[in-house]
Amino acid sequence: MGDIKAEPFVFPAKPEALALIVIDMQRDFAEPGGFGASLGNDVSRITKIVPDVKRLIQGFRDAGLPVIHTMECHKPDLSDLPPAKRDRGSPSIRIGDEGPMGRVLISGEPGTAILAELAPIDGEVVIEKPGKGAFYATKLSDVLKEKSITQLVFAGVTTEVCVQTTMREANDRGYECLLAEEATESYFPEFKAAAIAMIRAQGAIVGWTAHVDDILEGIAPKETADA
Ligand code: C5J
Repeated sequence: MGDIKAEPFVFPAKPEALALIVIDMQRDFAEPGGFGASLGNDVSRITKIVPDVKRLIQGFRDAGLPVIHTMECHKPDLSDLPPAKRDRGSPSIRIGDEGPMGRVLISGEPGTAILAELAPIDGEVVIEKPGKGAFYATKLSDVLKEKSITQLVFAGVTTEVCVQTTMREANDRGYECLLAEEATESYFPEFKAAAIAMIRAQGAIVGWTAHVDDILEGIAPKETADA
């Protein structure tokens, strides 16, 4: 492992310090009947990236690198759901309401689960987060410090909301951040394009962006020549 081809310039990957964070690949954002659909969004845009997210996760597992998953969700008593969040927008079902996949975005409900194809395996950390950013009101900082992680590759949804918010939180905390372009998506193509552009502008002001193939090539275990 070494440099990963990226924009605006190569990402200097350090094998001992790199982890993948997969943001909110949950049924509630990807399936009809879920929260994303209730807001009027075309959720098929999200399911289209599943194969790319899956091969990125597999590449990290094959390289022996940590994979961390996040889930946007709230406690059943809604004590971590500010009214300002619950009342926002005009969804047909609100967070905490009973929907076709159980209570919307509530911990432990069927719709809150990560898509089966991308499910965490034993030993992988899953962070339940009540906010857009994965550092807010979670143990993510402690988990990363414990594993001596300083570089984060990002995948998941949605690019301009929870992914970008978490990248900005990470950037402010001193992490080097790289967004996997084909493994992230928005309900709005123009927002995804704008988020990618603003992240890597001004010399990677928030972070780098790269294609999944280039990330996989960069993290692949290299054959070492016999002495
Ligand atoms: C949203 C997310 N869009 N995971 N959540 O509310 O981006």
